[in-house]
Amino acid sequence: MSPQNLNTNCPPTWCPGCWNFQILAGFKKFLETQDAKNCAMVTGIGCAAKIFDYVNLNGLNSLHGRVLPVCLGLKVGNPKLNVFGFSGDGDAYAEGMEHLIHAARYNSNIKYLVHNNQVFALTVGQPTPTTETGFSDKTTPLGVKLPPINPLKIMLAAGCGFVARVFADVKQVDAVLKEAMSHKGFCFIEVIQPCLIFHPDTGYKEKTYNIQESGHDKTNFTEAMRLAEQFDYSGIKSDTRIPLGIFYQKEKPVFEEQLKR
Ligand SMILES: Cc1ncc(C[n+]2csc(CCOP(=O)(O)OP(=O)(O)O)c2C)c(N)n1
Repeated sequence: MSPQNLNTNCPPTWCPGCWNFQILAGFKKFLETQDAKNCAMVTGIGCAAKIFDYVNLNGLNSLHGRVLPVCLGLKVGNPKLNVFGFSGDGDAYAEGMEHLIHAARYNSNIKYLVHNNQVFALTVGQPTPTTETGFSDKTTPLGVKLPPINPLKIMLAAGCGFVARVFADVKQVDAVLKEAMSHKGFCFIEVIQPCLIFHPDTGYKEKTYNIQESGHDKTNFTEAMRLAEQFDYSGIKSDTRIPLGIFYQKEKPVFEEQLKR
């Protein structure tokens, strides 16, 4: 499929300059290397989920937090289909958290991207489970009292066989999807993405570094946990470093391959 054919006639309603455009472009760039007729996408609800309208692929724009059970249904129905799920951090870590943990356990061959802008952006910036302590908005005027969760540590602990994090950058999204395609099993990919309006960039990209370039062995679980702990989502301090890359990779039995046909 040519890049042209991946376009739809829906004009994007994301804010001008939104980092979601990078993720969209990265996904399209990756799809140019695939047989797009054999690919399907599933989204939840939110700004991130609008990506569904801008890519000419089959799939389902599902309910808030329900991306992963829909992906699983597609894989069980047609195991040969390449299934890509897209969620915001609210979608994945609040409404959808129970599905996320079980997706790691089922290990269906699904590629799942979480656009983590650390807020519920579409509904105008309420805190999510990865919002930093102290963040305030109209719904939480006294500031968030709870500490953020660390989804990478949760995914590692849940047995996920492919745990990665990238920044919302065309090349990084394209590259990690190519790596994920060569992995058989559930792939969790967090995409760090400031929100221009409700969680603006406070120097995120500058704080990132690539763990593969630093010599990380992605088969080393203990080291993956240590690296996942390095960024705790509690905001940008001068000494914050945000590790990016493939934290952990290990092939495990794939759910749909174990079903009798
Ligand atoms: C079950 C349910 N709860 C709440 C909503 C309202 N809602 C729609 S979009 C949204 C925020 C989405 O935030 P996130 O998933 O972080 O994605 P973002 O908009 O930040 O990309 C919410 C709470 C809904 N549609 N369905």
